[in-house]
Amino acid sequence: MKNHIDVVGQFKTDGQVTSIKPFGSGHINDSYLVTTLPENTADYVLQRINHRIFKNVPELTSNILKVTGHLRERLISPAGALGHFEVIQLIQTKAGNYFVLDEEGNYWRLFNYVRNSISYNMITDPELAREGGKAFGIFQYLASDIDASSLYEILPDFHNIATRLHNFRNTVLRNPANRAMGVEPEIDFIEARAEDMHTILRLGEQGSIPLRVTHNDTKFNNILFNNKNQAISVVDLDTVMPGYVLYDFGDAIRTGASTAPEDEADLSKVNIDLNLFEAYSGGYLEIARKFLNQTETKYLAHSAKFMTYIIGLRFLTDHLDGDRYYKIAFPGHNLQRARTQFRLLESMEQNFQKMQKIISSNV
Ligand code: GN1
Ligand code: MG
Repeated sequence: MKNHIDVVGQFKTDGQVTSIKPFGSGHINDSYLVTTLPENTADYVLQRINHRIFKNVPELTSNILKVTGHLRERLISPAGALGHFEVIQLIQTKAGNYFVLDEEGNYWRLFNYVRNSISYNMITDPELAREGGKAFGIFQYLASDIDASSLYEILPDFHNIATRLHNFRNTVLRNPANRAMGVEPEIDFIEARAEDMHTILRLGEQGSIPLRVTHNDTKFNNILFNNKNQAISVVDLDTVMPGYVLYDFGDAIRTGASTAPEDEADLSKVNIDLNLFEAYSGGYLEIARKFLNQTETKYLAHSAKFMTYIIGLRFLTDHLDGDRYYKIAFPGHNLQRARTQFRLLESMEQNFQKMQKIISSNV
């Protein structure tokens, strides 16, 4: 990892680097944990930014600096119950920038590593779900007074279902990897629900739900916990930009209230866990009921179905496109991920009334 050591050497760090190891399970950027000695110096997370997806790294960096700076300021002000919440920080380079561009055209950045933090790809403990719900509630609350128009829209139309369906249908027609033949049931599954899945987009267009500053990638493993199972931070801030809170709620349920990992092959293991759903909703609403409007609350349960649908749609599209967007660990991985999402969505459909009841009793 000599190249990595050189890169880290360009940042203002403390201590002596002792190891740099692959870290986390993101599908987009490459992340490494950088440890240092002596014991009491900070550790870091080094990331190579996926420049094919995040095309404008200066704008991306500017958004992250603005949001983290704002959140940190609000945390210092008397914020009461948010005592143990931390905001991650971009580390400056010795030249005064916040990323490094190497000779091969790769962009690198460095964050502080939140000491002793843990993240979970999947959970079974409702207390973790409740804490997770609070964490994203707090994030949205702290970000709520950022002027949304002051942020760059880093990935335009990121959760826009009309755009995603358009791309999907185009990819089916183009059939670039010759895989459309094998996935007719999945294509039918998508089309059967396409109309209903425009609900959030329409609510936005009608002005019934406001654009706010949201996280937009609220996978449960983007929440950091301490060893007392308290949520202490949220990470992966690349997609923080104007959005609907429903997207954040739904994606956290998709990943934090499922009985199986995102790519579970045995579909009989994939279900919505209503206890986790209730706990996450309770934690989230404890914070968010202060600022959500009635329509936002009314569609929370729907948003879980929506995000499961749109992420499944994106996995399937990438499968048909020859796996160009998401990292895969084996051939067919994206198709497997899509099938897991569709099974989870079916389970949510079967439990939808219960989910709605849970939300209304927590408001
Ligand atoms: C990607 O970076 P990561 O792995 O947390 C993706 C999300 C998807 C997720 C599915 C920028 O998130 O939108 O929900 O994979 N991020 C981007 O696991 O596309
Ligand atoms: Mg991400």
